[in-house]
Amino acid sequence: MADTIDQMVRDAEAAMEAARTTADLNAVETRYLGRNKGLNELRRSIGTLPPEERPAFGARLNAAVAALTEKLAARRAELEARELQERLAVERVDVTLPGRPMPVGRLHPLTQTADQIKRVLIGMGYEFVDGPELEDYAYNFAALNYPEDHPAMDEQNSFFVTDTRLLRTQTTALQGRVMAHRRPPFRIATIGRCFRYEAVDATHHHTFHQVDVFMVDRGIGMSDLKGTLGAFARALFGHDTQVRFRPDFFPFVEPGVDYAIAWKGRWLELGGAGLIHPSILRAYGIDTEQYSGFAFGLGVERIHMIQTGVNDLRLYLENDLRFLRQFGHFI
Ligand code: FA5
Repeated sequence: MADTIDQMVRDAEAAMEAARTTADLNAVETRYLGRNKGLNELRRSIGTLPPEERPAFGARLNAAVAALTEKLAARRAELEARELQERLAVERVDVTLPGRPMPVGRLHPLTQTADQIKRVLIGMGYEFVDGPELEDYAYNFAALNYPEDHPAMDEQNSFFVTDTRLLRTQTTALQGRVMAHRRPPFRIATIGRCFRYEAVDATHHHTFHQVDVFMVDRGIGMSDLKGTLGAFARALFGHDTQVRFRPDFFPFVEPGVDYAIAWKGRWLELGGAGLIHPSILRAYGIDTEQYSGFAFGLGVERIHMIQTGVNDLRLYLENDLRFLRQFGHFI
């Protein structure tokens, strides 16, 4: 029996040496020192020995268990140290690696254009005001001198939400909202989304942006309008930009014009303008003997298209990064 103990201790020591990982070592421990296994299994055979041999056998067994337990702990410490070294080598952080690029957004090209327009107009003394995109029929059409069923409204087919409310077709709708509350003199500008129910193509969308500018003061005439629009166009398109005016009709201006800039040998139409119709000023209690004003409006997409050569306005709404990335700097 004593030989069996010695043999088992030798086997266990060999197995501990052979163990390559702490997991291997755990298996060795279970096999030789586990409950009812290995040396502990031998312990149960004590009863089969003659009584006089039992104490000596028990003592040897205990000594063997103690010795093995100690060796096991030493071997475990060795393996754990090695495993830690291996993990540190594998998981080491290489602080010399270049960082991963973080995607950074840019302002949408139309936001960049809107900011440019704002810088120009604020520099000229204009105050920016926002109007609602869901607008009253009264402000979008009636207050701007459109008689019921006037054909001019056909050019601005609308998305009506109720009988009296629609998605605004023009930022000019802000005029009535301002004149209902403000007394002249004032210089107001607004930029925002407009909506028209029309066939979408490279130059027309159901959703687009306009900038509208209007001012009322004493003695305002066409020369003020021409001077202001000229300065505005030169700030946006270059200091030698020429502006052309031609008569046009809008119910809310008299006289009315459209205006174009000379661009690469052609005239490019920009938008509409004119002197604010006296009946509108009167409707809001503004004395037309003393005050007059001008107004002009144009498309924001159009400005960006001319500046950059973009030839399809639908791109602005598509959120295609290949298009958007081409414009402007990181914010
Ligand atoms: C107007 O909307 C007038 N409110 C402009 C105005 C203001 C005249 C103040 C007089 C005084 P018009 O419908 O032409 O006018 O539109 C002006 C500009 O908005 C156009 O030149 C064009 O650049 C842009 N625009 C109009 N409809 C669309 C559309 N469906 N898609 C893209 N841009 C459009």
